[in-house]
Formats: sequence, C-alpha cells, structure tokens
Amino acid sequence: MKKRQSVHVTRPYLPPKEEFLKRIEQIYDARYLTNQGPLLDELEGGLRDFLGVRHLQMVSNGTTALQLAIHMLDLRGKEVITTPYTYVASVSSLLWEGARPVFADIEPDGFNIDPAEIEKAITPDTAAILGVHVYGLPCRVEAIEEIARAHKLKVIYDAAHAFGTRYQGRALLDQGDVSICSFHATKVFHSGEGGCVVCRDAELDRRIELARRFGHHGDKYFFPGINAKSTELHAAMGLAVLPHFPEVVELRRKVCERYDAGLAALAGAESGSGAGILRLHASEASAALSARTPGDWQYNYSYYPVVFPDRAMRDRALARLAEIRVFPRRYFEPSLNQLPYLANSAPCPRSENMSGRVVCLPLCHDLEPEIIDEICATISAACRE
Ligand code: T4K
Repeated sequence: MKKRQSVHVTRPYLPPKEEFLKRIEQIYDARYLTNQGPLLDELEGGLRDFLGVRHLQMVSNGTTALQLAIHMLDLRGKEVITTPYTYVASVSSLLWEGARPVFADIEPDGFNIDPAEIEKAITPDTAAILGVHVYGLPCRVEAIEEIARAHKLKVIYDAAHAFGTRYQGRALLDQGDVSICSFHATKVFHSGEGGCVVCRDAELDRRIELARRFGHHGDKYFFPGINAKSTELHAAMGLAVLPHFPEVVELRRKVCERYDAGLAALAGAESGSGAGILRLHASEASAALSARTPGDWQYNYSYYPVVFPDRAMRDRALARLAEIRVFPRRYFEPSLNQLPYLANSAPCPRSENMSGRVVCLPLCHDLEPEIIDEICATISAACRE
C-alpha cells in the first residue's frame, strides 16, 4: 500500500489557480510590482469592507505590524504588560522595539491574559497592554478597556490568529488603540506573507502609513520610517483568497466538529464528566466563551488546541502520532516568561502549566475525515496506555 504523506499542523488554502493567475496577469499588464500598486489598493479596500473598519494598512507580515504599532505608540523604554502564552513574535517585537515586557499570567479557565493579573502588574512605568487573542478566541476586551481607561494605558491587540472572528457585532480586529493581524500562509486568511495594522484614530493611521514606507511621501520627509510594505504579488494571493474565506471557515468548522465527536469520550477530565483525559479543547473553549458573552460571537476556527492532564500523556500522544506520520505542534511552548534571553521574569504558573500540556492538532479546510478519525483514535489509545 502507498505510504500516506505526513500530516502537519496545517497546510495553506490555495485559491483556484485561474483566479490567482488572473491577478498575476494584471500585474504583468500594469508592470507594477510594489510601492502601493493597484492590487494592494484593491485588497486593502476589500479588507476594510470585509472587516467593517475605517483604517487598515497592509504590511509585509504580522511581526512588522506589531513593531510598527509598538513604535508608533512610542513605547520604547516603557513597561508593556503582556501574556506569556503566545507565539514568540508578540514578545520579541516588544524587545526589538526597546519596550520592556512584563508578563501577566493567563486566565484560570482559558488561554488569554487575565485582567486581574494585568491589574496586579501595573506600576508607574506601565504605558500599555499588549493582549493576544490566542487561537482567535477573544480576550476579555471589556475588562481590559476598563483597566486601560482607569490607568491611562494604551492597548494593542495581537490579533494574528483572529481574522474573521467577530465579537459583539464587530470584527475582533476592531478593538484597542491598535490591532494587528498576520496574513502568513498558515493563517485562515493569507497572502503568502503579510499582515495589517488596524486603528481607530485617523492621524495615527496616517503616521503608520508613512512609517511603513520610510517616513516620506515623495520629496516630503516627516520622520524616520522603515520598509514594511507589502507587494503586488502578495496582494494577488490575498485577493484570490479573500472571496473564498467564508467557505474556508465553514470547512474548518466541519473539521473541528469531527474532532469534537472523535474526542468527546476523552473530554471533561477535570469537570468529572467523560472518560477523563482532555480538559479543554477548541470547541469547549469557544462554548465557554459563548456562555460568558451570549449573543453576537463568531469563531474563525483558526486552531484546534487540546490540553492533556499532564506533560507525560501529552508527549506520549505526540510520540504515537509521529509513528503514524502526524505532526501537530506544541503551540505555545515555552511559556515566554521562560525564554532563555529574558532574565528575571516572574513565574507564570498557569501559562507554564498550559504550555506543558497543550497540542494544536492538524487543522485545514481539506483535512480528510479518515485522517481526523485516525488522529482521534491514536490519541485515545495513547491516553489509555
Ligand atoms: N503574533 C502571533 C500570536 C503569531 O502567532 C504570529 C505568527 C505572529 C504574531 C507573527 O506573524 P507573522 O510575522 O508570521 O506574519 C508559524 C507561522 O510562521 C507564524 O506566522 C505563526 N504565528 C506561528 C504560530 O506559526 P512555524 O514556525 O510553526 O511555521 P512552519 O513553517 O513550521 O509551518 C507550520 C506547518 O505548516 C508546517 O509544518 C507545514 C505547513 N506549511 C507551512 C507553510 C509556511 C505548509 O504546508 N505550507 C507553507 O507554505 O510558525
């Protein structure tokens, strides 16, 4: 029998080839490759409409988007309270921009920064909060906004995972002083590489637009900027992917449902129900959110995390999955307060504990049902060993 290909944590959605090639032809016709060409203009307009936001600048990736946000809010040398439970880019961007990350642990029953821990971490040097909507699940934005208002802090949201998540009638990207997104190939909406910065303030938007292209317009030089521009080639991919976004989300929802069914017998360990293996998985987390915020809440199905009772069981499941050539990811380990180059970070026990138990299972729009079933069966067997 032919050996099945390896299964990774995700694989990108590729739009119908002819739709992408039509866009490439436009590039050939216009002979315009970068520096805000017509395709990028069209994509930015499409994204603003889709998200319902007024100010959005597309940039080269999610990391430069974060750097621009931190830089333009003038956070160099200042304390920024952030989560230890995220991809390293959230924190490395703060360090790269000379801000001082201060970690606030995650919520006891979720993946995101805990507002109560934010309050405890505030000092006279605190200038901002950098929240991350981990796996596209919304932070407690109301509580964070209240804290920020009371202490006159800026709020940045790293919404790298959250394109398409809606919360209380708005795109989740429409929160805080600035929100950023990643359009990396591994994201639900992507342009190969790419990202965007969304903000509410027109003047800040104008400055971010300038900053992403060297800080000048023609002969007028305003301030030192960088090159964080996207290109026509990336815009071509984004434009070809965007119309298919709703169907991609729907297909991913179905994959998640199949995981839910396949793992149901294992769920509910610590609540005393089920066979007692997994404590939390993606759908449980979003169900918990729905209960806390009834009404308008739509998930983008960007990741499928599962949390094992302990590291040993998690690692055993990973080993068994590797034997069948399935390679999920330990998103997010390590807990970032334990990064080797960050000395003296306070412990974050909840985040450290979560990092040692979590795995994101393979998730993409066209993951085959029989592979999902095989993954669920392998995890179940590993958990019962
Ligand atoms: N903030 C947060 C919270 C983030 O999660 C991220 C990025 C950022 C900020 C920064 O955004 P960007 O600067 O990246 O726009 C991946 C992504 O590269 C990264 O974008 C993402 N978060 C992070 C969570 O995951 P890796 O190192 O795990 O990716 P990689 O290359 O191992 O890809 C994962 C799997 O996907 C591979 O095993 C195979 C498959 N794959 C990947 C690519 C690139 C494909 O099948 N085709 C492909 O083209 O970081």
